[in-house]
Amino acid sequence: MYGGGNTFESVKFEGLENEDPQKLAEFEARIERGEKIEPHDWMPQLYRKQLIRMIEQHAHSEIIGALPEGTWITRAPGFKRKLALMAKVQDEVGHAQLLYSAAETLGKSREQMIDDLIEGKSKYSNIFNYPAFTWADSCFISWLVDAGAIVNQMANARGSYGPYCRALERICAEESFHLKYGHHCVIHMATGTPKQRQMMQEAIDRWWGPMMHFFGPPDKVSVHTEVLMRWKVKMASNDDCRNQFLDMYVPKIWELGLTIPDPNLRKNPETKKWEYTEPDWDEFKRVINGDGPCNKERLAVRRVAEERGKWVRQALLRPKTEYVTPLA
Ligand code: FAQ
Repeated sequence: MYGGGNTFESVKFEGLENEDPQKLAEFEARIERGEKIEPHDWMPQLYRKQLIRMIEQHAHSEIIGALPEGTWITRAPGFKRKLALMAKVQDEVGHAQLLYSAAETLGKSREQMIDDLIEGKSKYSNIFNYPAFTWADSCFISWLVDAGAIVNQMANARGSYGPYCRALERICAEESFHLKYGHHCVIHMATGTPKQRQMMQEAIDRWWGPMMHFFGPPDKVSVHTEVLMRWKVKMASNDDCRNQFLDMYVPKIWELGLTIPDPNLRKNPETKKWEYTEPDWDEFKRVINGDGPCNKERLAVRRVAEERGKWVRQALLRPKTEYVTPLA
C-alpha cells in the first residue's frame, strides 16, 4: 500500500507492554525533565519506529517539495528571482540530506528510505502532489507552504530527539529566508497589475484546501499525536499548528486585499480560535495514499533521478573502480 499502511488505523501504544518497565519509566522521566535523547541511549521500540516514520516522511517531503518550485527556476520572472528560487530549491534538498541523516541514526539506511519512497511505500506531504500551474502558485508555495512548515518545525525543534531537533533548528533558520523571499514575491503580485493580482488570487483559491490539509487530520482522528506528544516528538497538535498558521497569516493575506475561499473563516473572539469550513478530508486521504493530481509524476521524476545518479553514488563508494561509458 502507498504510504506505509498505517493511516487512520489505531497504532497508538502498540508493543509498549513488551518493554522493560523500569527502563521505560527512566526514559519517560528523562523526557519529562526536558533532556534530549541521543542515538545510543535506550529508547522504546515504538519511539524509534515513530521517529523513523515521521523524520523519513519529512525528508521525502523536502526532496519532493523541491519539484513543483524547481520547474519554475527557468521561468521565474527576471534574473534575481531565478537566482533566489534556485538557492531556495537547493536549500530544500539540503534539508532532506539533514533529515535523512537524522533518520539514519535510528537504524534505517538512506537507501532503504529512498527505495520505500520510489516504490510508493512511504508518505510525503500532501501539498506537493498538486501542480504549480503559474508563477503565482510558486509564490504561494514559497510564502505560505514555507510558513506552515515553520510553524510546525519551530515547535518540534524543542522536542526530545537530539538529532532531529538539531536538524530542525538549522532548517528553520534557512526557511525564514524562504519565507521573506516568498512574502516579497506575493506582495509584488498582489500590488501589481490587475492580471498579476488575479493570478495571485487564483493561486490562493487553488491551494487553500491543500494548505488546510497540510497540518494533518483533525486532532480527534489523528492516530499518532497522542504518543508523539507524550514523548515530546510533536510539541503542538495538528489543530494547534493549523490555528497558529491561521492566526499569523490570514491577517497578512487580507492586508494585501486578497481573499480566502472560505466564507466561514473567522476568529472566534471568545475562544481565540479560528473557525473554518472543514476541508475535504476524503480528498486528503486520496492524495496521501497515492491518488492525487501529481503523485505518479512526482515519483516518476524521483525514480529517474535515482537511476541517473546511480553511477555517481557508485563512484563515490568505490573510487578505485573505473567506469567506461560507451560513446555510441
Ligand atoms: N501529508 O496521525 P497523524 C515542507 C498522514 S516540509 C501526508 O496526524 P502525525 C518544507 C500521517 O503520516 C512538510 N500525510 O500523523 C518545504 C499518518 O499516516 P501513516 C512536511 C499526512 O505524524 C516547503 C496519517 O496521515 N513536514 O513543507 C499529512 O501525528 C516548501 C495520520 O495522521 C513534516 O513532515 C500530510 N500533510 O502528524 C519544502 C513535519 N498529515 O504514517 C519545499 C514533520 C498527516 O500512519 C517547499 N511531521 N499525514 O501512514 C509532522 O509534524 C507530522 O508527521 C504531521 C502529521 C503533522 C505531518
